[in-house]
Amino acid sequence: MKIDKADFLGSWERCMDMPHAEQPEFAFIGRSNVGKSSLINMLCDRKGLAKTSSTPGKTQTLNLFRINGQLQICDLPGYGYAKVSKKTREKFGKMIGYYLKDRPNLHCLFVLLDLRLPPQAIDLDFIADCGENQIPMVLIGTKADKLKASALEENIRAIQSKLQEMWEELPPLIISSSEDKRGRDEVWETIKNALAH
Ligand SMILES: Nc1nc2c(ncn2[C@@H]2O[C@H](COP(=O)(O)OP(=O)(O)OP(=O)(O)O)[C@@H](O)[C@H]2O)c(=O)[nH]1
Ligand SMILES: [Mg+2]
Repeated sequence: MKIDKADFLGSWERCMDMPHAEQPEFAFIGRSNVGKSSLINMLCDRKGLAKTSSTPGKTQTLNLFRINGQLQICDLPGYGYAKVSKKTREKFGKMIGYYLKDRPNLHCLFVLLDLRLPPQAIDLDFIADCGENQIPMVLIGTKADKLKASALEENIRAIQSKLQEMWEELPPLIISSSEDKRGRDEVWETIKNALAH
């Protein structure tokens, strides 16, 4: 996908304050530091479009981007970051919850998983919740560049086998790296397919 235009539309703390959009929206979620903002920049070929940081907890609002005047991307805060206060965690939880429930133009939620880690309970719980609420979902494994091929294979299998415990049909899993751009075509292909339906 060639990105002719990528505009930052703004940041909101509440879904209800976000502008209503005709364009389909695609959101990126996952634990703090998993690489959501980096992935958005990689997909859009723009280094500083979404703000990234090596310290977890960087994205604290719902951030919207319009791509090629055709679709929107939402960068969400991370869930489950232990180092922020309980109150802040709850605030992020609500922000995300309302967004997922009340955003009519949300076409697909990309749930990011850090491929360096074994399957995490918090991710599996979040994925199960989304499944129960019938949110269209595609999984993206991140930071694949950090693993050797054998370790990568092993962890993909571990993730799939955990998912199999709760799903008969597994949601798609795209392997990605914001460093070497792995997975870029697959994510855009998923978006294009969702737009066609
Ligand atoms: N090696 C490698 N590092 C990555 C990759 N993606 C992200 N990172 C690094 O991981 C850290 C976190 O990246 P972010 O994109 O800010 O993560 P986030 O999920 O948006 O984090 P929050 O906004 O805090 O929830 C940064 O130091 C990135 O450079 C990747 O694919 N490969
Ligand atoms: Mg972020």
